[in-house]
Amino acid sequence: MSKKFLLFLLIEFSILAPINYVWAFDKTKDASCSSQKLKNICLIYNGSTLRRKWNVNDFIPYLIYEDGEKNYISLFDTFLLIEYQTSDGKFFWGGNNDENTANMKDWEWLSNIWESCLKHLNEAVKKLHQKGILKNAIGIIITIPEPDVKIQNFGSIPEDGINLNFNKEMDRISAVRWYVEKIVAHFTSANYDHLNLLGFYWLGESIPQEMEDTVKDTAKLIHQKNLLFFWIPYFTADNVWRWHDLGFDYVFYQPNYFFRGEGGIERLGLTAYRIEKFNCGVEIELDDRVMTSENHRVRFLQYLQSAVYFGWDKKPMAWYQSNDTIFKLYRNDNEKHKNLYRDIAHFIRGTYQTLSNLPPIPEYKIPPRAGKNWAHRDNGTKVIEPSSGFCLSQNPEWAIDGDVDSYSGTSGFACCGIPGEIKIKFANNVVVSRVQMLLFNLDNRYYQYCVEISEDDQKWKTVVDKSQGEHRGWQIDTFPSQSARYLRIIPLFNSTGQHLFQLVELEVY
Ligand SMILES: [Ca+2]
Repeated sequence: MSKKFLLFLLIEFSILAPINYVWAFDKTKDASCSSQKLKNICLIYNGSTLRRKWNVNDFIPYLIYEDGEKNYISLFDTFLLIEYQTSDGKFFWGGNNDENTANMKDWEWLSNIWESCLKHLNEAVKKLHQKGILKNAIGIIITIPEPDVKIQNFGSIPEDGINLNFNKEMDRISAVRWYVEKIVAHFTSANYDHLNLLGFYWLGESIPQEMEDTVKDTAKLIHQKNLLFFWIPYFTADNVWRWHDLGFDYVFYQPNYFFRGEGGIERLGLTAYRIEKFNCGVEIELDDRVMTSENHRVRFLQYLQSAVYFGWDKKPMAWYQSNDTIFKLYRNDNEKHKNLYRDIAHFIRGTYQTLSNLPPIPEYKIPPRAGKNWAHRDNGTKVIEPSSGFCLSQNPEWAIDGDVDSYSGTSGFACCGIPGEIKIKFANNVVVSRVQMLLFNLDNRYYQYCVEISEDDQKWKTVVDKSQGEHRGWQIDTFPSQSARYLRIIPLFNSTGQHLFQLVELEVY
């Protein structure tokens, strides 16, 4: 067991200390321990008319797998109840305008929508408890809508009659507090014998700067109630690396590879690298296309393969299944689809055998660094604002800060237009012979560019010519040693069609 993994466990235990949980290290262990497990969380979409109306028996195949000979495997130990829209198309996260963003009336609807689902799940668990097939209570996580800063006329909380304006942090947290307290009160009065409210889930899958305080205050509110705070950011989301500072207890990172094969198979290696760096868990993703598209079926199996290979399954995991794909696999007459349900069961138990005909998952590695990196800002190097083109970076120094991990689709990289340039000035004349850089790599894009050096900012010499070909992620180029005071990158092409060049880190040796 690596030191990093031990550290992860220690952190998790310290967070979980107030509540009596058991970490499911030993996956061969059945569900017979008396305390709550938190290992496999299934997302259950519930609410709008688009969703399944979950009844008691629908939940049985999520709780228990039966192999046809009365041998049982306990499946999901925790359910995250989630909804992001109303039946009339208003969004609880990511609305574009006042009209399609949820208001108080919608939040109230959402706060009540979980009840029938919880009742049926509680009954399903009770049935299995009575039969002695399942022994544990089931954990529940409830979604908190994002109080969208665009909404100035949210409506008023029933008890106080004052209209809330989500431009104000105070009003955002008031709405969240009302919602959380209503859910907690419901759990107290409903007295679900077989369910434990574990905590709340933050629906916004990326956390912009203006929402940070609200998220932190929500975390405090939840922790005061001795509950846990969960988040499942998308692959290019902002602030994933800061999840602990934001107050979350558990984060599951979305690879987003299943849906369109985004990033190629390399995406899974990069996911593995990032979840280790960010010290978080992963989300497994599947939808109904596992039954209609071979590419999707293979990609889902590659998630399981990656989980076994990289050890994602040693930590708690979240399972996205669109509406009810796992139920459809269970009910399917087609052996191929039914086998996927069996695979999920064996995966959860820890007895899944990865298919031998899948290609190996390429690992993502940071290239070795040797010698003094002259480009690093700590060595006195400065980024010069471009003389031509335009620079859109929030912070151009992100390219020379030595950080090759903390970046998203919108932050953590320097950026210039095409045409344009990113230019640095070393503290003194230095002798350089190698440039290595990390081009933005959170999608499939490739770039073409050249690197030039100069002693006087007047006469420039090209040392790297990548004006042809497809250049993605890390680039390492060497050339005969020579003196330079300035170095510039001239971007020529971005395969996404954006006239932008995004540079996560530049190293010069
Ligand atoms: Ca950087």
